[in-house]
Amino acid sequence: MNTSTRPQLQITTLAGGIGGARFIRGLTQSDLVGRECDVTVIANTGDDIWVHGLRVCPDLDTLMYTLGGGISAERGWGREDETFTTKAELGIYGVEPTWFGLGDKDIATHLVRTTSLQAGYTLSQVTEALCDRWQPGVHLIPMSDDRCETHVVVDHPEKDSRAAIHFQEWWIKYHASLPAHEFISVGLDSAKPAPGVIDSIMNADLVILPPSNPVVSIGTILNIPGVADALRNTPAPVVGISPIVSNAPVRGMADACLKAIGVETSAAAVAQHYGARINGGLIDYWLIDESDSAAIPEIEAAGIQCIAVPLMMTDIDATGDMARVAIDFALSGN
Ligand code: FO1
Repeated sequence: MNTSTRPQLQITTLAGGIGGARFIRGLTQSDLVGRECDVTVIANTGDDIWVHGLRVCPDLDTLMYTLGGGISAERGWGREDETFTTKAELGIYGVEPTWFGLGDKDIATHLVRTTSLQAGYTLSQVTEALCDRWQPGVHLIPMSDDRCETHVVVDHPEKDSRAAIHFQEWWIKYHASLPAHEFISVGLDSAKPAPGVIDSIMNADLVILPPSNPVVSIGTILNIPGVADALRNTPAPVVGISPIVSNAPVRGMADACLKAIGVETSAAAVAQHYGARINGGLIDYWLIDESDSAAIPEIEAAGIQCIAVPLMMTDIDATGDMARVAIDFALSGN
């Protein structure tokens, strides 16, 4: 219940890992946003992977740790003050994947999740239970309770043919250096939105697409049946923040992903990839970095209202400033 006098703003965001988590931390933990916001985060679970018998959910955990105060500031994923003793022991046994960085503290999260899933709880229920400890300050929900893993079709370096490898292997072992011919969501044909996903979009005062990877994070969430249509039809304004600044991703390897789907790595191209809601697309407003301000006319010609502001998330308050500008821009336009 909203006991304060300030208006409560119901905000829903679709988020991936590190970039999305950092934006939402600014949105919820900076005093620059100046409003009582109730935030629902729909997290990408396409990165999820079985490792050594444990179910690992990288984007859910990155969001939970970042918002709950446990994230490794240096890595942007996994825990602060982490050790990798178990990983080293597994390596001595020659057990693969040796390329996956499984931290000892992080393993506790995967053990709780895996045993709970095996006991019959849904991923949504498990995530809620894990968040009881971490108190992320948002409603953190998976895009789906069903398995829907991103696999990448590449020219396999160890085989003389094309093969699909798990996204994590492509991302971590190969640093996204193998040209991706296609991204496949394994399980998508039977995946349903998790409880609350569609309602949180349709009942929001504002929907924000943070600077997450538009292909393998936000794009994967949009592939879940009903999600893209909910964005097209929600009465709430939809505002996105460009993950591309000066034709390069702020972090990560979104350029390799955009190339795979034939989209130029630019703030304007990503905006047009999402498309204007007045033309049947997904966004009404788009924030780009000041260095890309020359792209405003092109973006507005596509039916998307656009402003250029500082987009480097250098600290929580700078990110909070970005969030406040995004909120003001999207709400004032109504
Ligand atoms: N990213 C890496 O670059 N190297 C790793 O070894 C690694 C391990 C890892 C373990 C748990 C986890 O939650 C995330 C982890 N990540 C690692 C990050 C992860 O690959 C990415 O955050 C997402 O999947 C892409 O955004």
